[in-house]
Amino acid sequence: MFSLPDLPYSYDALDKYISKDIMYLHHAKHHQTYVDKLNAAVASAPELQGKSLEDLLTNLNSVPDALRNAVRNHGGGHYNHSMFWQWMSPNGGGEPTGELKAKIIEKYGSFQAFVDEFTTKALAVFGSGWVWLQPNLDILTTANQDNPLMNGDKAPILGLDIWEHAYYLDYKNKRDDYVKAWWNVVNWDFVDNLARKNAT
Ligand code: MN3
Repeated sequence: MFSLPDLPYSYDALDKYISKDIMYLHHAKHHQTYVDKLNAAVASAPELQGKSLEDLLTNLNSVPDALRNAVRNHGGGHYNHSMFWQWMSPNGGGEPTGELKAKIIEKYGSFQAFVDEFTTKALAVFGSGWVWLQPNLDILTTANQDNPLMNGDKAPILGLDIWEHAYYLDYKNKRDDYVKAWWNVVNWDFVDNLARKNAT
């Protein structure tokens, strides 16, 4: 059985940029629903039980046809949000340090140019989806709760939820204001660690 991870900070910890109301609804309601529906899907298929979330998402073809969409949407939702909470921190913002920063500058010319490209891709996604930074520093986007693991790519080192439920209460239809604010809470220490871990 999968379970909802605790937030690594309080619901109001990011309040300057993302309100307590959004964080509560997003974690306790939306994420909980993905967990519940993933568990319901897995419970109905003995062959899926005991598999890790990453295993399920990287091998969606081995999930029975009738359950594939449920595992894709709710398993993706569970994975993406479990990471998303860790990609933010009340002590976040600023820039990465060390090797990651050097590699970003090498690839994009400057840290700001990277931020601009990631932001442009976030604003270009039609409807609901996610923006990802990959270990090779490519920026990918996916629709709905899909993620790079489902496409045979490596686990992302950073991701941004651009579903309206992530920002509408605070920013209404202004996705650009939300994305601009979100950079102030990015947990670069965690991203740095993932970049080192996923580099091999
Ligand atoms: Mn979400």
